[in-house]
Amino acid sequence: MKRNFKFEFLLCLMVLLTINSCKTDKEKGEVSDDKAGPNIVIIYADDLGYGELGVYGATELKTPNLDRLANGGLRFTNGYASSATCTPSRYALLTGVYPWRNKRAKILPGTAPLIIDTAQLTLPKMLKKKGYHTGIVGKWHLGLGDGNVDWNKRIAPGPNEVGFDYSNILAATQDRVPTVYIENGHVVNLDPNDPIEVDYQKNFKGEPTGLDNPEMLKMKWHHGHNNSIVNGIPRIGFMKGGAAALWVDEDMADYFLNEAQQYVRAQKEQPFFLYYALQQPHVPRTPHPRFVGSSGMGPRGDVIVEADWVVGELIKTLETEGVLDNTLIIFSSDNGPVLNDGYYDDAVEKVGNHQPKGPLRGGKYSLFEAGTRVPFFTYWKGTIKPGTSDALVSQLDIFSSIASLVGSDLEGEDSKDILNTFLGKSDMGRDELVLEATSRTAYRKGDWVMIPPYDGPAKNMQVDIELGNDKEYQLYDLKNDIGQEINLAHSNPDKLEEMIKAFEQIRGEGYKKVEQLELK
Ligand code: NG6
Ligand code: CA
Repeated sequence: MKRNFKFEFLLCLMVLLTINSCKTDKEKGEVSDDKAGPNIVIIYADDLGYGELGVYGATELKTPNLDRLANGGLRFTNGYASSATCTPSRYALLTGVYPWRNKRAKILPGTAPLIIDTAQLTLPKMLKKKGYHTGIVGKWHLGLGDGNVDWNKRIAPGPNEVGFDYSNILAATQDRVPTVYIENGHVVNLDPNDPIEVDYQKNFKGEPTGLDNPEMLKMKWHHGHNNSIVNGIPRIGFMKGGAAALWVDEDMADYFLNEAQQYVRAQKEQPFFLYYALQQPHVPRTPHPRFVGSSGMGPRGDVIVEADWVVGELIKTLETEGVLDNTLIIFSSDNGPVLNDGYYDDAVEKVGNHQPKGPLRGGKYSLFEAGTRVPFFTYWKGTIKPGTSDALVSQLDIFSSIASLVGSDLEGEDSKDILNTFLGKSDMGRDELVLEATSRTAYRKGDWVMIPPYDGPAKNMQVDIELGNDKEYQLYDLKNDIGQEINLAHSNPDKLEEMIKAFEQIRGEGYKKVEQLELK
């Protein structure tokens, strides 16, 4: 038989080219398939307390979807947010840096500039380097622009400039203007003939406010929250224009869920990182009509039921898209609970026997445990064995632990690689942690917590929360006194001394210079 040399040559060439192209891809490290980690989804609630889920002991409120997820994963009993308020916690989550290192990491107005340096290493940047597609859907609250934003042009820098390939966010909080969604830096549905203006100092001429026009309100303000009125709800800050772009508060849960689902569907072919930042149960609590009355606790309970539902729906999407087995899910909350955070919404009146903070003392804004100890669990179907862990873990540690998971040697400055703890392969958490609440800091080591003396009120009467301020040092043994009822500072001076020394080694003298304004 006559050999077809031309054909054989071409075949050889093709085989060689194929082998070679595979090789070069790997060598370049562009296709990290041998290292590629799972998809990563962080679901982050806003102001959800330690005792709020069934799996954390709630009996009056039903959270079946979150309970199922937590029961199928690893639930932490000593999991902490990095601060007792939102901005600093979110800063730490994305950077792996303690928020007290950044003076600007405080509750921000809607007009605040971006507080993450665009040159700074972030969790999404680290993941991008490993071939991940990165997206954020939901609450941002880390500032936008450089201090003088024109809301009618592309708004930058923002999430897309600090590592997110895709962003669809609310700028600050649901109670702060601008009350619009921003997708990749552009206000969604903005009509150029109806430009948006935002100001936190003074109102725009002729625009109604919560203070002057109570007749226009469908939700009444209790403290603060008496500036511009949007959808009958008085907000913090003044805003004008953008009528077509204004969000509908009751649709927000569906809107962000839909965006998160679309993101999963669009990115499922490659490793992706989704930061799904829920707006519930932060004020104003505006459940979709489907959920009104669902908890029997008024709007605050209803939006927790709604949040539980959206999480269930997202899990279903991960399942139907065939990626649930290959997705690490981390659920937590940015800070502890508050009932009355500035609106009359029956949160206090209808709470009944529900204990948002569980057995802990304090709440949002507080240096006591309920400020920062929050629901915290990891879930990875088929990989994480269901269970409970008492290890001390912080949201700060998510950065370096995920880096380790995806084979990156990058680290967050204060972030510990405790990947094995998050995956349930080790009981060892971190041994110490600096706690933060409205610019004040305290220190946990082992089972002990030391709160240094701070001026300022013991309690914020408006929100009815003990803040942790005292003229004396406070020392608590959490193992025997989780409710922080017995101050052991006098009876255990040696322990106190040891704690102060260790704390000051990390904090220096800086912790004494607390800005009065932040002392809630
Ligand atoms: C406070 C608001 C509160 C809430 C909080 C931020 C007043 C009186 N209170 O200043 O309602 O918006 O800021 O919450 O305005 S956080 O969860 O985003 O940190
Ligand atoms: Ca919050």
